[in-house]
Amino acid sequence: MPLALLAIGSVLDSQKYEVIIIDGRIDENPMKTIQTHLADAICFGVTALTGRPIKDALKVTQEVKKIRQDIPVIWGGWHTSLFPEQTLKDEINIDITVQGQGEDTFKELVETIVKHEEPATVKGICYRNKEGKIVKNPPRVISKMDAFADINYDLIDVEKYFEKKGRRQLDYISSTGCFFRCSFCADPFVYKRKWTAISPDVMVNKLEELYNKYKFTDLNLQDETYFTYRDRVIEIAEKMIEKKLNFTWAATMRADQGSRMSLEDFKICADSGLRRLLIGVESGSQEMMDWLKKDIKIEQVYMCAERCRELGIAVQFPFIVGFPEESDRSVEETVRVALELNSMHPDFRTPIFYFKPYPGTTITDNVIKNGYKLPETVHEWSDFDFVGSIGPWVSEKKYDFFEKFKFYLKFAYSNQRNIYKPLQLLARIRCKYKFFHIPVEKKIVDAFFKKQQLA
Ligand code: B12
Ligand code: SF4
Repeated sequence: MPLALLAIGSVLDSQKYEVIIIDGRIDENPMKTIQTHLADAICFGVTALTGRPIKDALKVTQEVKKIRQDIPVIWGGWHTSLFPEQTLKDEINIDITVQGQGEDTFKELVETIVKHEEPATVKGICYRNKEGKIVKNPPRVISKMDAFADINYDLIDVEKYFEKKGRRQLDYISSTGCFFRCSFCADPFVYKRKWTAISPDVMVNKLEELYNKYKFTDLNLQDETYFTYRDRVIEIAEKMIEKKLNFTWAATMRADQGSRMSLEDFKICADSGLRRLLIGVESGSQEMMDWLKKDIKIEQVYMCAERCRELGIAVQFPFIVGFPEESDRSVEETVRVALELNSMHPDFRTPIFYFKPYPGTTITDNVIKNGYKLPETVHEWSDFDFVGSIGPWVSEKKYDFFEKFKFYLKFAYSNQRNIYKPLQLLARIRCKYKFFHIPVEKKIVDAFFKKQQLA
């Protein structure tokens, strides 16, 4: 669900402003819908992550300006938080970029636009002034989430999202930012290692209201680190049980946070509906984890895995391979740990990604110092996601190995129908002995399900 647009759309006074959210994944003809509203619109806002999402964002922005040259176009989201000026410099059709949390910024921006003033006093933005010069205002410090108005899900057609997802799953975000410092992640750069969250009472009351209204069966928490405070999480879980909120939920956990929770704590979460966790491991090598400033121990990952296995909670353990100067030994450790975790429970998955130097991270700063060139315009950034754009750290041989390993691993330990059991056994043997020669099964699947691949 478009949580960013819901967040900024919900803070405007509904008596004064009409907010229209248009989502190209849901609307069959988004440009037509935009045109219907453009004539009397106050401004046009766009959210963009780094990479492929920028392509659509640029296309739509250019179309909008062709129709209404005078409309202020505001871009926000992770990419403009990282590239406030560059985004404006390279695309004349964008007027303002927003950095970090957008609720207060958007509210203030709309007020200045209505008054035909320059947004000179609005913090956390970068804009093109009347003379065409790019001006960067002072940053905005993170505000407490409780201070914002409730998210108004009526701004979107919730049923259409349920339909598209194939389940009545509501997306929700209960905290912003993160206290940690992982050197491959943009969060410490954007939120300066600050964190804020909705308080348990406010959150559970809101969830109860949403549950009664939309009858969702699953809640997808999109927080970076939902388990930041054990007491908060347990209070929320207990309140959910008390109120008999009968839905399942999924969230992200750091292994160190999980390792500080008792089995009883995990059980309370499971009783309140916890069905799946996402626990970033990144590397099977402790040395590599330390280099990444992940601040977790591999044993903590196994502690969480054990507890989840005992309680039947599904887990995704994502890994990244191909960090600059990563040794073969470290890659081997990743393969070993991924295989081990995968085989612990049919509902444990270990997706493996290839390192890409995402902007705003310490590792990326270092690879740039060593001569690596990142895209330099917003247009170049829009191609960043695609296969072929993986950096020099993932050799063809490594890439080929991991594509096969990932393919067989996915199949090897998950629940399969009896008819596939012999194939599953074969997949297990292949993974165990790293024997991926003549991958007939993969070739067949690739031939039938070929699609454009993202990196
Ligand atoms: C859901 C999610 C996904 C989904 C959907 C992504 C999508 N394209 O829509 C999926 C699973 C597909 C996904 C995939 C990936 N993701 Co992702 N994902 C998220 C996640 C967990 C939640 C996003 C969200 O809804 N946030 C809630 C909203 C409310 O927050 P927000 O977007 O930041 O919006 C606020 C402000 O930015 C601002 N704002 C935003 N837009 C606008 C617009 C205007 C006009 C204004 C005024 C303000 C404004 O105001 C909002 C309220 O404060 C975030 C982490 C996070 N918690 O944000 C990572 C995150 C966005 N993902 C990230 C990454 C790296 C990826 C992947 C590359 C991972 C991978 N290796 O495959 C891929 C590819 C992404 C792509 N290029 O499309 C990074 C983004 C880095 C970047 N530079 O863009 C994040 C931040 C995680 C991280 N810490 O590294 N992701
Ligand atoms: S990877 Fe997760 S824990 Fe690490 S800094 Fe980013 S959001 Fe925080």
